Amino acid sequence: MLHLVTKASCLVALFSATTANVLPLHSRGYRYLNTTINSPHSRGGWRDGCDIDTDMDQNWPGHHSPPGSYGRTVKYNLEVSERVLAPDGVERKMMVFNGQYPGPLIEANWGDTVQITVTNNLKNHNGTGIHWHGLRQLGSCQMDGTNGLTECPIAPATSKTYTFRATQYGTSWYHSHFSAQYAEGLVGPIVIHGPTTANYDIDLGPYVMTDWFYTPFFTVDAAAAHAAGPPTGDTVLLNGKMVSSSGGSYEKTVLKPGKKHLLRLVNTGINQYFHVGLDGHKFTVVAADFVPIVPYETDSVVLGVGQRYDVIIHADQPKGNYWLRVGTGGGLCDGPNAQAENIRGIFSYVGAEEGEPTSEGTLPSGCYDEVIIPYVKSTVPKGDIEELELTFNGTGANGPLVQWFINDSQMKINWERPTLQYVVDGTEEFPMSDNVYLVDSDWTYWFIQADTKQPPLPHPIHLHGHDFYVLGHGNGTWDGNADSLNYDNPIRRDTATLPAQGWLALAFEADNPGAWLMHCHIPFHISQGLGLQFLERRSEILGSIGDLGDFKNGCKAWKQYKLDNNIAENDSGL
Ligand SMILES: *[C@@H]1O[C@H](CO)[C@@H](O)[C@H](O)[C@H]1NC(C)=O
Ligand SMILES: *[C@@H]1O[C@H](CO)[C@@H](O)[C@H](O)[C@H]1NC(C)=O
Ligand SMILES: *[C@@H]1O[C@H](CO)[C@@H](O)[C@H](O)[C@H]1NC(C)=O
Ligand SMILES: *[C@@H]1O[C@H](CO)[C@@H](O)[C@H](O)[C@H]1NC(C)=O
Ligand SMILES: *[C@@H]1O[C@H](CO)[C@@H](O)[C@H](O)[C@H]1NC(C)=O
Ligand SMILES: *[C@@H]1O[C@H](CO)[C@@H](O)[C@H](O)[C@H]1NC(C)=O
Ligand SMILES: [Cu+2]
Repeated sequence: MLHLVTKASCLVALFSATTANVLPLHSRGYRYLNTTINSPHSRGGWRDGCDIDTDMDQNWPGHHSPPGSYGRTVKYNLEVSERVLAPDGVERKMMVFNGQYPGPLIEANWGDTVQITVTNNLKNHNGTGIHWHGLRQLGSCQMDGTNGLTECPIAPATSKTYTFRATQYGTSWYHSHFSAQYAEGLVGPIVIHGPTTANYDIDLGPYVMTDWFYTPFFTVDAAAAHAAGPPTGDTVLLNGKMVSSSGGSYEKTVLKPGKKHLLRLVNTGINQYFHVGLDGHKFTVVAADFVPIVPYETDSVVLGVGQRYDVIIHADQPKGNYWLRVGTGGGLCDGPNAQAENIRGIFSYVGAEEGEPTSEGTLPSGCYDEVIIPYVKSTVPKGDIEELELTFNGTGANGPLVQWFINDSQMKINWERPTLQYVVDGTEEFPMSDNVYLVDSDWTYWFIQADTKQPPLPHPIHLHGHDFYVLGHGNGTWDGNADSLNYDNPIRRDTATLPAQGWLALAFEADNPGAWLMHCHIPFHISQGLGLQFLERRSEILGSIGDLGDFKNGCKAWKQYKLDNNIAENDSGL
């Protein structure tokens, strides 16, 4: 164990009764609440010896209890199907979870086991596979929901049950990883209840934000693969709502005067950075992705696709209605959006008069990451860093053909031959286009260098199976001076921005045997190859993940389905 900061262990849970608790799908406020140790005046407390000072990479409630013997098993069912909905008044055929958009909230307490059965009821020849964004999947890589790496797609008319431990806490989301499918509506929020670095009274729950296209996204994505620049988004949905010329409504949130409210912001979008601010109010930012941070106060935060911030809003202003404003990066760095200037939600104080807000406010623009400081300090040991070169090709025989390459290879996985299958077969050779990088050391260090011949677009880089440490980032070409990187409590999170034509230096502890995707979270880009996978501690994978019966059955069903229906995989598959 190379963590240089030693942390006290969470106590072993003294009880071992299993409470298999089936929760209703729209459950809100499911949280362990012992007001002696976690109250509006002591949000840093939690349970069983774990609290805000615990390093969740090392410990979590019930860590030392046998699987299934601690906490609850929280069970959900998600049905994937097509449905016509009109989130902002404009009707569109979507792909959705349980007939709703966004999908139902998945919530659990820190340390619980989560068990979600996903059933594919699509009729359009699409497989599916659901990824639980940011969840570490320690020792459960076959539950990561990444088709072509950790599973075959879930064939129509079949199901898969995902079971994993919530070793982290905070806010996240789940989404399909089958080509560009999530952008058709297959997204939903996740809340893992745990301690917080500042106090609040009321948890308002998730606030999910998605840039939205009226044209089916598979069509938009296919066109973007042959276009000179990013397509224009039609609008942005806030918790699945927005006003348009066809109707719709603003998302409304209620504030209690004098109280502090926790709001969980999530960018579940496609192509846009979001700047978020509430007129007349400050945010106290307490978490970035699944990482609790040293609280700081700001007028607004900016989120790349896949990123989250938990913020506290103090309702200390005159009773009234206020606009929550959402701005985009500004078009030059993230692509245009037809409604960029009009994206709003309403925040109303209890007792305020009915009606739309008249409040005023402004937001910054640009595509970059917030500067954050993790609350639980870590020191990263120094080590050799390797380059991953990101290049681009936009020329084609018949007009533009967009291709992204990592070290000259455009990622394209094979749905019916996932990386885990190679591990089961003991095969050493991977196709070049699987973009496999072997990782066997304790710590591993990478810098992604974008060249200057590509479009000036920043990329939100997301890693599965880990939080990574951001040792540095910058514009232009990195000078290669490893001593100038930051190893002392660097930013830690699961999604970070590679600046346009710049570089991003990352490190993570290779403590989780499995096949883990790292990719740009913009569907247009991963669709055209901007990804790679780390095959981590290959020799330890099969021993650490247990039974693969479901994995094998899933692949059998998909292969048969693909054969019977002549399915073509014509993008990266991710
Ligand atoms: C709440 O926490 C306190 C302090 O740890 C403990 O004494 C008490 O038994 C707990 N209450 C419940 C209901 O678990
Ligand atoms: C998935 O469904 C979309 C929309 O109906 C379609 O465009 C796409 O071709 C389908 N994918 C596959 C692999 O059949
Ligand atoms: C993939 O193939 C489907 C069916 O032929 C087509 O509708 C879609 O446009 C193609 N997508 C891409 C990215 O080429
Ligand atoms: C870019 O694509 C074109 C057309 O497919 C091809 O001729 C050219 O070799 C590609 N360039 C690189 C650097 O791969
Ligand atoms: C990727 O390509 C760069 C540039 O050619 C090279 O220096 C680097 O070693 C390659 N990275 C890996 C992991 O092979
Ligand atoms: C990179 O360039 C952008 C745009 O000019 C600038 O705002 C930013 O501060 C630069 N970042 C760094 C790390 O130098
Ligand atoms: Cu990108």
